Amino acid sequence: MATKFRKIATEEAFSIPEVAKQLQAVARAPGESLDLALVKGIYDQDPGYGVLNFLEGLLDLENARLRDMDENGVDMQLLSLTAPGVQMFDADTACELATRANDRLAEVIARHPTRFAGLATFAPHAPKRAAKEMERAITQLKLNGFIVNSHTNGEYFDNPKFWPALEAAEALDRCIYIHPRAASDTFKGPLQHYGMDSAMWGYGMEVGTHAVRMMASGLFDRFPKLKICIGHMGEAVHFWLWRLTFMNSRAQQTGRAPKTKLTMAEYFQRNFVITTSGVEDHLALEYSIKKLGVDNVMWAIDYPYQPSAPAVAFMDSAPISDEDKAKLYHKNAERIFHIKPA
Ligand code: 1WB
Ligand code: MN
Repeated sequence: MATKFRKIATEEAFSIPEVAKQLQAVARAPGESLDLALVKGIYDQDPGYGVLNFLEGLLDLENARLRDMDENGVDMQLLSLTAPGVQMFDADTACELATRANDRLAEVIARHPTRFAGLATFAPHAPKRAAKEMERAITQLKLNGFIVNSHTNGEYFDNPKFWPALEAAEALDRCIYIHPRAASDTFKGPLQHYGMDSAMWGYGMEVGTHAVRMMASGLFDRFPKLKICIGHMGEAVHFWLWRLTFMNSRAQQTGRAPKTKLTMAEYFQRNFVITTSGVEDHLALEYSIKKLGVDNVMWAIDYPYQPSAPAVAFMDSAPISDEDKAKLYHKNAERIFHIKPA
């Protein structure tokens, strides 16, 4: 008989009615950004986006979601406010909604402490208030880490304006999960057709670019203990470590990039962990484990955007030892997100 593992899914999306309502208002305002297309599709049921209806699944926490978890043997979902989080709102609205979403998250976890854990959201564009909310989320609400949806107004974490939030995460010893949002408008030209703006390709470009900017800027010399998690099998960044290291060193030699203490490969292996969300490919998994170490890869579904059954089947059938499977399914998540072992 197959071994039974505790299953903690680590990139699981939810929303709350207050955020959904404000995103509907965002969707109805004029504008042409790639994010707007995504938000229109989900929150304003833009028929141009297609037939998928994710909103119901995002807003439900205790009914269909728990049933889906039960049916698929998923013990726990690590919940995070879905993309674009609060990052499309003005700073005041963003702070207010982040507080509300974190409160709601803590309430649902309190009702189901064995079924849910959660990542706190914050407003990167109000960095000092973000740092305060991050502290409250960990010390008072007992949440497990942080979620951010890549860029904020086209700017990335290498920009010092965001550093109070990074300082807070490092001081609190909690990981920041960088989830994608649609690619920033700078990428818009070639990404606006064929559905390439979001999950198919834009997400990976967006978060991959974010991660590379952080490493190339020398940010991790300033925040050596900062832990960043990226989903979708590391957005493939670790596939490029050899070339990133080689070319970054060349950019340093020619004065186009600042000198750094470590190489790109060393930063990625020290400061990043990844999850398998939305990539059910055993060869990619095997490469990830070999390249990053089995302690740095976690299982995720990406509920409700991805169906749970195939995500479970993917991990159950992975050609790896039971010891490694236990790490991917729950032990790494327990360590990295401070989740109490069962
Ligand atoms: C999709 C996937 C849409 C994700 C999303 O909107 C998010 C999609 C916020 O598959 O269309 C996701 O988190 O992977
Ligand atoms: Mn996701």
